[in-house]
Amino acid sequence: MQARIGETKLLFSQGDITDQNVDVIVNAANPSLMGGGGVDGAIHRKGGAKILEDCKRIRVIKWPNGLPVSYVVLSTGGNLKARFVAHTVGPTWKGGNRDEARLLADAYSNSLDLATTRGFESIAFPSISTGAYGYPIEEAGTIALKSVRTFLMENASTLKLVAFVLFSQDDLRIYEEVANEIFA
Ligand code: AR6
Repeated sequence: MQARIGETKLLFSQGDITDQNVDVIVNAANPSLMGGGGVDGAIHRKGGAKILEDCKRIRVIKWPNGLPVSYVVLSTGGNLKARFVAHTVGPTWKGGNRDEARLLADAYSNSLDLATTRGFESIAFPSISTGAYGYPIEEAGTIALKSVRTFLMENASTLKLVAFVLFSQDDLRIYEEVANEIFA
C-alpha cells in the first residue's frame, strides 16, 4: 500500500531490505557497529567488508564507546544496490517505561534528518527494534509512522520515497493496519 505526505510517497512492502534499490537503507544495528544477527547480519553479509571497514573507522574517529541509542551514522552501501547504509540503534524493549518510545521515534527522525542533509531522494527502513530487541510490533509501527509523518510535515525534505520493508507478511499486515489508522 501507499500513502503520501506532501511531496513524499510512503510505500509498504514485504521483502528483504538488502535488495532495495534506494539511496540509503537503514540498519537496525547495535552500539558496537560491528554487525550482529537479523537485518544487521544480512546487511553486512550481502554488503561485504567495506561496510565493516567504514563502521570501524566511525568507531575510532567518532564513537569509541559505541553509537548511542537513536543516533545514526552513514557508511557505504558496499556491494548492495543501495548507495549508503544508515546505521542506527533502536531501544531494547524493557516494558515501556524506559523512554523506549522517544528513543525509537528519534531513531527514525534522525535517519530522515541525515538523509535530508545528504540530499537523498529515497530511503528504506526495516522495522527497527522489533526483532532481537523485543519491541512489540504494533506499538513500534505506530511510533515509526508517526515519527516519519511528523518529520515530513515539519521539515522540507529532499526525500521523494520513504519505503518500509517488512520481513514477513504478518509484519506487513500490522504496518498497513497502523498506516490505515494514521493516514486515514
Ligand atoms: N530485511 C528486512 N527486515 C529484516 C531482515 C531483512 N533482511 N532481516 C530481519 N528483518 P532485528 P532489532 C526484520 O533483530 O530488533 C541484531 O543482532 C526482523 O524480522 O534485525 O532492532 C543487531 O546487531 C524484525 O522484524 O533488529 C542488534 O544487536 C526487524 O527486521 C539487534 O539485532 C528487526 O529485527 C537489533 O535488534
